[in-house]
Amino acid sequence: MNISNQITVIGLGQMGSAIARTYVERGYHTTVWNRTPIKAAPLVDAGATVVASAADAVAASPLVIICLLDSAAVDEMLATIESSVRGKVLVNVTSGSPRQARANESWARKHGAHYVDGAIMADPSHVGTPAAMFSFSGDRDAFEAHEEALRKLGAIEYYGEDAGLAAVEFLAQVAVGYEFLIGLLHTLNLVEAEGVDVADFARRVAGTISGYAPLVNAFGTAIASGEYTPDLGPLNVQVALMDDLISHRGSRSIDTTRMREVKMLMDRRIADGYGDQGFSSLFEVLRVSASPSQRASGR
Ligand code: FVH
Repeated sequence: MNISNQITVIGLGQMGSAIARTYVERGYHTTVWNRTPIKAAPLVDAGATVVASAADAVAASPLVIICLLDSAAVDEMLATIESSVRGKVLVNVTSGSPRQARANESWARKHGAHYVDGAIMADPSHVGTPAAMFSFSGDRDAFEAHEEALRKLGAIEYYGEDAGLAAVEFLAQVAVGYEFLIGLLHTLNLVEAEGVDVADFARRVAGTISGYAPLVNAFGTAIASGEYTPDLGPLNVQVALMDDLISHRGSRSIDTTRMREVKMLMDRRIADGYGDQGFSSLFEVLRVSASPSQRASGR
């Protein structure tokens, strides 16, 4: 595989521009292409080379980083580069699904290219620093061949040959964030409705949040082993508080759906005979049965 300091960046939105700028500043010969050409101007001023088409951009470097809005944009762009991708390494850091990543990997293989999928957890201003986290998966040889260049982007992690794994990690991490944050917003609503200073309460939560880290690890261990200790107390005891939590929210006109769901799951687990186990054991009652068409579509 040809390793050099030549890199192509396709897509010069906020993130793609930050990636291209990082390489220009690190001394890489950086070729760029963007659908709307004017966005290349600041990078050209900084030392990048702009070309007229995505196919020309791919032809310019052994390593091609793709950073577009979404998978539809990637599909559209890939259709224009079929003739120039043979032998190239495509690293696609556009956010997308595991299914899309695997489809891109098949497309690349069919056209003689190597595919690495990527996902970014970072603000564009953090690219090029350890605060920017990049997940990668896919062609291991291609990843390792270009690892040094990819490390210039920030903290990187490789999750394995299955091209979908970087997207799995990204979507799962984002989901954990949303699940936590929507629960926090419900609670801040309740606290405010009770006349408590929301900012003070949020500060107290921020102070205690690191205490959940050992619990997260304990959950992982319990689920992997199937041995559920009474973490947070036995469900038989925890469930006694649920009606208070639900009615408290209801009394202040805060939505109770989520808390009622927690109680319903506890009730189900207890009814199955596991009331002596802890909160982590709710893992066992979370799978809903999907229809064959839902399974086929991945939804
Ligand atoms: N920006 C961020 O904070 C987040 C951080 C986490 C990860 N995301 C993902 O990064 C991908 C790119 O995001 P972005 O911030 O660069 O997005 P935009 O600034 O909106 O730029 C979008 C670029 O995509 C080009 N584009 C859109 N559609 C097409 C198309 N059909 N064909 C070719 N290019 C297309 C667009 O071109 P133009 O509008 O300038 O012509 C921009 O270059 C994204 O997956 C985030 O989820 C960023």
